[in-house]
Amino acid sequence: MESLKNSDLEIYSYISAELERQKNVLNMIPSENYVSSAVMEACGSVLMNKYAEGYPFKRYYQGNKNVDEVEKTAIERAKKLFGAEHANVQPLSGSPANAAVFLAFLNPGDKFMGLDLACGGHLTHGSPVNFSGKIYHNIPYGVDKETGLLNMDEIREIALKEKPKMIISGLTAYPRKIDFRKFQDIAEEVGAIHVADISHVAGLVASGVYPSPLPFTDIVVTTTHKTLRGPRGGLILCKEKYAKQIDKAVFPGMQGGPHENTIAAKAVAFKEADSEDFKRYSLQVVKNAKTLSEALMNEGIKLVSDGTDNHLILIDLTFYGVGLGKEIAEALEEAGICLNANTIPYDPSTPFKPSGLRLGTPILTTRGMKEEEMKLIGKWIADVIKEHKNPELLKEVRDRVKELCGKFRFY
Ligand code: DSN
Repeated sequence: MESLKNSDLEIYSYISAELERQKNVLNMIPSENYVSSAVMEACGSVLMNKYAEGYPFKRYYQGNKNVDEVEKTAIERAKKLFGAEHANVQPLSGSPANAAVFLAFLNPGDKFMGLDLACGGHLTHGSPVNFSGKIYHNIPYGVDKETGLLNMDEIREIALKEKPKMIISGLTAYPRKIDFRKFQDIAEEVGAIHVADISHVAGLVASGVYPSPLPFTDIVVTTTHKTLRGPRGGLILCKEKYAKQIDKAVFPGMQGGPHENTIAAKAVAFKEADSEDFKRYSLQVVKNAKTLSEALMNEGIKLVSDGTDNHLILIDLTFYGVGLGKEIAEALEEAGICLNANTIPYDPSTPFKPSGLRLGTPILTTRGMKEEEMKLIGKWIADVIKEHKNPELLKEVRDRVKELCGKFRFY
C-alpha cells in the first residue's frame, strides 16, 4: 500500500490498524471470511474504471471487449460450480439481489412468505422496516418454540391458507439444515415461486457439505463473501425459463453499471471454490462448528436447537438474564473474540437488546484452525459469558487469543 501511504496517511493508518485487528482477533462473525490475495487483486484492478451497463456482448458503452470476457467467465464458472441453468453475477450484494427478485415476480402489495428475522431470516425476507415488508405483503413463518427447528407441515398449512405468490427459504441465523426440496414442493402446490436464499451457506452448498437447492429450485440467491469466500457481492442463479425476467430486473430494473472489478473477483472465487482444497475447507468449517458447539454445551451454555449442521451457532443467554447479548458481545470483543449479539427465536427482549449471540467458524477455518483450537475457544467463550464483568479474565483471554492467532496463517 505504498501509494496510499504516500498520498493519504490517515486512511492508510486506519487500514493498517484493521489489518492488525484481523490478524490478532478471533473473528467469528459467521457472515464474514478472509478472501485470498488473488480475489483481492482482482477486486482492486483497473476493471474498477469501466462502465459496462448491459450484459456480455450487449453493452451500452464501447470498450468492453475485456470486460465481456471477464463477466462471461464469471457466469460460466458460477453455473458450473452450483449446477445452475442460468447465472446473473451483477447484483451488488445480497439485498439488491433479493430486491431484483421481488421486482421480477411481484407487484407492490403482493403476498409472499419469508422466515421471520427473529427466527433466523433476513431483513429482505419481509421485515417491516425493509423494502420487502413495506412494499410487499409479508406472511412470516417461524421456527418451533421448543426445538428451534422449521416445521414444514406448519409452513405448508400457512402456504395453503394464504396462497402467496412467492416463498423464500433461507437463513442468516438458523444453525440447521433446510429442506429446500420440501419448500419447492410446497411452492409448486400453491403456485408460488420458490426463492432459496443461500447467502450464508453458499460455500458449503458448492462443496456438497450442506443440502443444495439446485437444480430443482426456481430461483437461488446468494452473497459471494460469506462461506463462499469471495468478494462482497451478490449472485442470482435460476432455471433458464426465468433468465430473462431476472436479467431485466437486475439491469435496468434495479441497478446501473455493474462493478466489473468485483465480478472478476467473483470469478476468481468461483474457481477457487471448484476444488478439492475448498471441499476440505468446507468440511472442516462444519467439523469446527460442531466441535465448538459441543465445547460450549459441555460448559453448560445453551444453544438454540442444541447444536449445528452448518457453520454457525446461536447461543441462548436467557439463563444468565434477558437482553444480555450486546453486553456480552462487547465483553468478548474486549477479550479478543469478535461475534455479534443476535435475537433468539421468541426473544423475550428487543432486537436492540437481544438475548443471544451468533458466531461461526469460516474465518478460523480459513486461518487453519481445527478441532483442538475449537475446544480451547469454546472454553474461553463460556468463561467470558459466565464472568463477563471480570476485567482480569477478559485480559487473560485476550492474551491467550493473541498468542493463538500468532500461530496461524494470515496474509
Ligand atoms: N449482514 C448479514 C449477516 O450478518 O448475516 C446478512 O445480510
